[in-house]
Amino acid sequence: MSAAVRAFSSIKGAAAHRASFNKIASRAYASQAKSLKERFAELIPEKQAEVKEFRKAYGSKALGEVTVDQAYGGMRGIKGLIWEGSVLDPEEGIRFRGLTIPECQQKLPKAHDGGEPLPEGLYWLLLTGEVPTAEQVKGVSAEWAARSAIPSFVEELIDRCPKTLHPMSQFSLAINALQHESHFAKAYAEGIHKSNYWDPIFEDTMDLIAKLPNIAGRIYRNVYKDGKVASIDMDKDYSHNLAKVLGFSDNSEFVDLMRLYLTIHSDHEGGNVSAHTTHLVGSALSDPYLSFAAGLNGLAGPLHGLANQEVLRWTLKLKDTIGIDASDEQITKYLWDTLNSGQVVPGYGHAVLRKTDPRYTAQREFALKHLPDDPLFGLVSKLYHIIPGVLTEHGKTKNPWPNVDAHSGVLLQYYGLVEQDFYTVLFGVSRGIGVLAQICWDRALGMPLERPKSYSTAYLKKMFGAN
Ligand code: CMX
Repeated sequence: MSAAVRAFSSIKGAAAHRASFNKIASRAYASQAKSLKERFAELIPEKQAEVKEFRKAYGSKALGEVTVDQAYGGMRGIKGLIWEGSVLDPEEGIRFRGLTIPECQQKLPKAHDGGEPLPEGLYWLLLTGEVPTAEQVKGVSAEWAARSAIPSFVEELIDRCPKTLHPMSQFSLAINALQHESHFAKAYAEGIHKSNYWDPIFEDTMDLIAKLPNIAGRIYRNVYKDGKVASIDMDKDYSHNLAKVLGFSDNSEFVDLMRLYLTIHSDHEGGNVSAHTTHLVGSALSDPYLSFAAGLNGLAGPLHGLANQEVLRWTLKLKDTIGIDASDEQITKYLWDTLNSGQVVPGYGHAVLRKTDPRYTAQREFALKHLPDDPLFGLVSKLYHIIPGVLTEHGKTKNPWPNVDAHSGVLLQYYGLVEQDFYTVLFGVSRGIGVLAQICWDRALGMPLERPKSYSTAYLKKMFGAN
């Protein structure tokens, strides 16, 4: 029995009535020296008791009604999911465990050589609701580095992919293959008791996050470079190592960009395609590898994560067509040409947000600090001042403001990572941090198989007496 399981068992009965930990992002607690697994194990019985008590008192309350339009309209606004790590406000944007992005930038531990938060700290925050100490974050960095190696058959699998296979397909393929390593799948086959699911799930998520840089790096180096992948540095943080396997760790600004990038792309509550898919597939007790690979296939869609590749491509095409110094009038005409040809303006609009995405703002601030004179950043800034007006006049989109994908490409290309097809892989590395934290809670809280009700049009027409 592991130390964490013992800790879990010994405190199981005692913690039923402690305060909610959901708003305790900065609370002090008497466990500074605990590992992430030990702290998570301690919190499970508290949270189980909290949810049980809440459901007993409020379980029959309605969250809203569902209209026919919502059923046909991609379920926009239907409240039917639980997601512990983050909540998205349409006006304000995302909060991770109650903290805004600027608050995360301020409160989460940073590397000694950087100004941006370490995503290891964000994982701790998403999983526990608590801001970790620098020492605890260092522990996570070391653990992820120690778990980072990928089996040789997965390396060979990636190496055998044709360079023409999209990097997201290679990414998903490799993660499906990594399922071979799943502790949860093995434990389930051996008959693990459901109250202990959380333990192998936690192990799987830590392994999987840890291995993502090596997978991403191998894909990048194979497709675009010489196929040689640098080794993970056991003493460095996750973002440094990601930059290293890609071949960019000599540039400390790029390493810091990775810290920001991995932090802000991680989690965006539960209803977006990649998060919801991971959660849904996990509800069938598919292990974290299978669940996350499914989520990545959704992230690879152009209306979701792939938009970040599409944005840079669209922007570069605009530049090549009308020039980097194009006038406002020329840009406006170009925008109307895009819209009139039945295409979306990538990077703008959002299913929930109704203001500029704070993830866009965080990247814009990074650009203002590090690359204020980059001509392409100048063009992206100009577009920010023109696109919302055109989309408003166009009159279709409910949100004319930029989302996260409108800014990431210009930063990556500035540092030499110019291969747009690869951008969604980076998004995927980050997304793992958010959705895998939730998978841990899904299994710890015994979330059941997800199975909403569907109807046919014929059935609905009959239901309402329509002709
Ligand atoms: N350009 C042109 N038209 C747009 C638009 C845009 N950027 N955003 C929305 N619209 C259109 C929609 O296509 C829809 O048109 P139809 O009625 O003809 O189908 C109409 O406006 C209403 O859409 P909406 O309710 O405002 O937005 P949705 O919730 O349906 O879709 C999103 C949201 C993100 C898919 C959409 O805004 C879009 O396609 N944006 C461009 C792609 C993009 O940037 N995606 C990344 C989102 C962030 C992420 O997940 O990574």
